[in-house]
Amino acid sequence: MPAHLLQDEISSSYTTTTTITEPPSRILQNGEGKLEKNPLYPDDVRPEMKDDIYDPSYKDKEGPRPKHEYVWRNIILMFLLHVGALYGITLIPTCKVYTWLWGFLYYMVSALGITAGAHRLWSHRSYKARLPLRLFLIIANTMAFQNDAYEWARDHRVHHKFSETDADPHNARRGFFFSHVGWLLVRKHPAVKEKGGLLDLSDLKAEKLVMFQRRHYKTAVLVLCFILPTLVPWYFWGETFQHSLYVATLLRYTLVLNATWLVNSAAHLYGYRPYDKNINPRENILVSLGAVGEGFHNYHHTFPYDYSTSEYRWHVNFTTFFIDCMAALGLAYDRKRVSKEAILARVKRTGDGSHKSG
Ligand code: ST9
Ligand code: ZN
Ligand code: ZN
Repeated sequence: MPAHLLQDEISSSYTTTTTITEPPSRILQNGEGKLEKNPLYPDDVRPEMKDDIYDPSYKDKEGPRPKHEYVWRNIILMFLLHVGALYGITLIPTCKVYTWLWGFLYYMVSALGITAGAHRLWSHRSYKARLPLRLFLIIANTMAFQNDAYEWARDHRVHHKFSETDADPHNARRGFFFSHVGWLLVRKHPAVKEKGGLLDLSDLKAEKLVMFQRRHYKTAVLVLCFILPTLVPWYFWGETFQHSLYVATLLRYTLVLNATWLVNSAAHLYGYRPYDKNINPRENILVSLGAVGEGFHNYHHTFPYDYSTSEYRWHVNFTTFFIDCMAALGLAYDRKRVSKEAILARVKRTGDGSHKSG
């Protein structure tokens, strides 16, 4: 399709249905095998945000990687947290039903703080949210304690842009353990800071709520991730302090962490690649189940601007259901979707043949 037609289709669909005709990559290989700027890449898809688009021109430097610099404080705390969570599992049968329900509710809300908040809104700007929803999301995000939304989005944009290179904080080429949790236990590779330092984060810096969370993060996490979820069952329905702490707090927090980390580890290793066989991220439905809709990772890395992070909407995707409910209430808007034609064209061009259309 000629460039001007593609542009027209994007502009008109953008104002009416917000369906995006695929802008594949800002950089492409030309006929002589050289990398050059893709003339079809529309600069108006998300004017406020482009730094999550894969940049294949960046390559790892030759030579050995610097040695791991262990961060013992993190290693010890993560170990203790997981021991606490294992003990929490043994307490599940003796918990009050309300405590299970409370733990489950806390899991779901804090998960949304990551998926609908840090990920789809703040990292990718794949939809817009009005203040009440952003307030809910920043609180939910703090309940999840996965670093403040600014830091999360900074690491995540650099993960997309320089995927599976040294500049990717959880580079899956360094193995399952490193991409799962190991990356949080060692100092970052210098390339992460170097390339991450060049990202445009002006949208995040300009958002007062995000900066407010960053300023008060430690205290807020202490209250929302640890103290509140422990005190509520103990105070309101007479749960023992021990059950509250180990099940509703430590086990719940550990489960949300691991469900998230599986997207970085398992969904970069196991599953089909119907949209792009040239990248490692994969479609993994089991990961999607735990990560409330975030396991369709081959699609997501191919089209990071799609608010559903999947070709489908509510299929094993509680987060999309939640955002759609918010849209029905007028709290979410401008949800960006990739058109079916663009998806099918991409499937044909770069898919591994596992797409149901094939
Ligand atoms: C956690 C995060 O678990 C999990 C994120 C997962 C992401 C998943 C994505 C998958 C898709 C979405 C799916 C969602 C599914 C959800 C399902 C829910 C059920 N760019 O970091 P520092 C610079 S957190 C640019 O300390 P070190 C910067 O100047 C768990 N610059 O580096 C920075 O200073 P400042 C709880 C960067 O010293 C300075 O370097 N938290 C970048 O190497 C120092 O940064 C923890 O366990 C960048 N990307 O330390 C804490 N990065 O910030 C873990 C850094 O002031 N973290 N700079 O601007 C740490 O302790 C440390 O970060 C470290 C590295 C030890 C890992
Ligand atoms: Zn993403
Ligand atoms: Zn990924």
